[in-house]
Amino acid sequence: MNQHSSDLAEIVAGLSEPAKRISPKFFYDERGSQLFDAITRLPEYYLTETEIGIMFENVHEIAELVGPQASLIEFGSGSSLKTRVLLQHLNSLAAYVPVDISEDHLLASAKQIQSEFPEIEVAPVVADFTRPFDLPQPAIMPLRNIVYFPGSTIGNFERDDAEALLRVMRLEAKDNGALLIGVDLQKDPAIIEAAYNDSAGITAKFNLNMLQHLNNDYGADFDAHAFEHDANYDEDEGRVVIRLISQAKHQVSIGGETFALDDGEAILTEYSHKYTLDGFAAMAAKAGFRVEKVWTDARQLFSVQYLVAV
Ligand code: AVJ
Repeated sequence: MNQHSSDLAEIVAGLSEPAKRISPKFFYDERGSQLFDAITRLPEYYLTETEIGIMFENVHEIAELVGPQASLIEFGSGSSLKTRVLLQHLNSLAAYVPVDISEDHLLASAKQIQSEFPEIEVAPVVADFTRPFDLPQPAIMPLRNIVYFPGSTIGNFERDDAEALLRVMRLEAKDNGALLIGVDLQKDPAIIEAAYNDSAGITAKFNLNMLQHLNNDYGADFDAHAFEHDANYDEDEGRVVIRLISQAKHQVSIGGETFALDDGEAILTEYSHKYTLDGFAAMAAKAGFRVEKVWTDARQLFSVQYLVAV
């Protein structure tokens, strides 16, 4: 089964569940990626700016912990400013290995990074990083594998899946390796809710664009105007629940199947989990990591954490 047909099967399966859901990975067509970029620049969306600030402020200490001749393995295609800050400051890297399932996007961004850092061996790997994958053998033998997972992307995973993903990272880091990860923190719910309900309405556009993406690329017939964006912070679960709410009783077709939606019925499009420092450390411990260092901003909004394999 190719990527497109397994994606379609996944979408159909999610819409067939009693509580309809579509994976957040379907946010990111070209328009969705542009809208996400716009989100990262919103005044309410504190995550990106805060994480970049933490990286700039602490990159020398990070480089010291990582040591020389490491292999930096990024889970995700790595086109961000945060990656560039690391590549600039880590000491004589053995290799930079971005890992992503979307081949076109991965190879384009790897090529761009290679041109900016000609002295670093860039070795992209096309793989689904939620499952173990083989690492390339760089020309320079790495002294240590550092898995990099910025952006609080870990927040998209439900807690069991997040723990399973940490286990894969632990496997790829090997026994003397480490994980450098960006983790968004639990805080005043008003701050979190504002970040996912921005006054300019960009997050609503981003959420609704998923339906347009499914129409364009998977032959669905969603009427995006029949849905409204909804995002609430569930304090007990420590996560933002992002949904599209049907504004009328109607039906949609995709992949030869038809789905009935009630007036007010929700489609879950994303969870964004927020952690306490203790909660994240406990989960990481179960996956074989010990938290060595945590950097945060002055308001404790966001954390960048360095965990070592145990
Ligand atoms: C890319 C998963 C970190 O959870 O904040 C932003 C995605 N969704 N606004 C997040 C997102 C709505 C974002 N992550």
